[in-house]
Amino acid sequence: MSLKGISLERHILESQQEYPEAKGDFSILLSQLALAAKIISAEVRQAGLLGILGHAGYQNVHGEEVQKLDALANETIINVMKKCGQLCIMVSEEMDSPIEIPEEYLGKYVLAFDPLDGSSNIDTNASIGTIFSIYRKVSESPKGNLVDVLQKGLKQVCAGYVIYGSSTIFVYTTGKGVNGFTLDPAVGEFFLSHENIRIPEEGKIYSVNEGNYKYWDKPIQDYVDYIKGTKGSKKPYSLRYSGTLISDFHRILLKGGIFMYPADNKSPRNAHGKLRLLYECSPLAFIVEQAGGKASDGKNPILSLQPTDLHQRTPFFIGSKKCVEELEMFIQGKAPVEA
Ligand code: P6P
Repeated sequence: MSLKGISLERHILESQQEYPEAKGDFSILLSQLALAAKIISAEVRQAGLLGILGHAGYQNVHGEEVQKLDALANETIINVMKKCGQLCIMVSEEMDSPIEIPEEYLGKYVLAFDPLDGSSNIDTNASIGTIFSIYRKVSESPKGNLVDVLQKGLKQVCAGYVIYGSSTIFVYTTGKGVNGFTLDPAVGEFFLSHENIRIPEEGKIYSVNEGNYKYWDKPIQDYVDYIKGTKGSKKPYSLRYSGTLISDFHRILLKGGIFMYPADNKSPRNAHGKLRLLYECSPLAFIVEQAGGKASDGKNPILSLQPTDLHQRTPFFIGSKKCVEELEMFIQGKAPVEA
């Protein structure tokens, strides 16, 4: 029996009907993002045959080696979105400064994105992903500016990701729950496959790069020791870590547990962690809260953080509500007695 019922396009249009005042601008924006995802998916799936694996030969704003597929995904999104007529400005993980929109195509939304998350995994055929976050324009000028970009995560009107794994899945929320759509490459369309995703209230999976253990603050070390059962009587969690945020988060979203990228003193750059607030942590925080979970920097909700820089980082703890709350108790010095 075919499960191909509701397409992403139809889901977007049906959601639009819930807003009588909507003119379809947002629907056009989201549909164009889905088109970009299909193009990137096709490129990713045959990268080894197109000579687009390996390094592009330069570093990005974060001092990271840019992979050829990173650059291709970035160019794809910019080319598709720049003239969709719905944006006033764009911010990409790959670009030092915001991307301006030509005068004749200016719209009322802001797009922040990580074109291809998981670069270190591209050449090993592991899952990688695209992350996006959409805000409404707030400044007066027709052209977008930093005021429009540096908004708190709770101001997002939409957030989503695309995971290029064993299948290509487009997951998004507009504040009315979280839904996932699987790409049928033969049809060239995304179809609803994960309706109304809810994260389990608690889980027994933890996802963190334990190779950084010795660089973490002690409360984080104590928490990980506790969930591993090396301290206290807790039944050990299972460790799952791929090195691709989207892949590790998608697993936690569906199965429960906690993903962590803490601050560490491995290098000055990691003093606030490695993951970026605007186009990695805020969109996933919106999604997880819509699915019933929690996302924190260890003390504050991610969605409450006021960005001050395009590429600023934040310690990141996200997953089942009970798991994140337990982690926060360790940071507050209120760990369970047995820990
Ligand atoms: P580490 C990939 O490069 C990335 O930005 C995220 O996708 C991932 O969660 C993290 O870095 C992995 O970092 O230090 O564990 O290799």
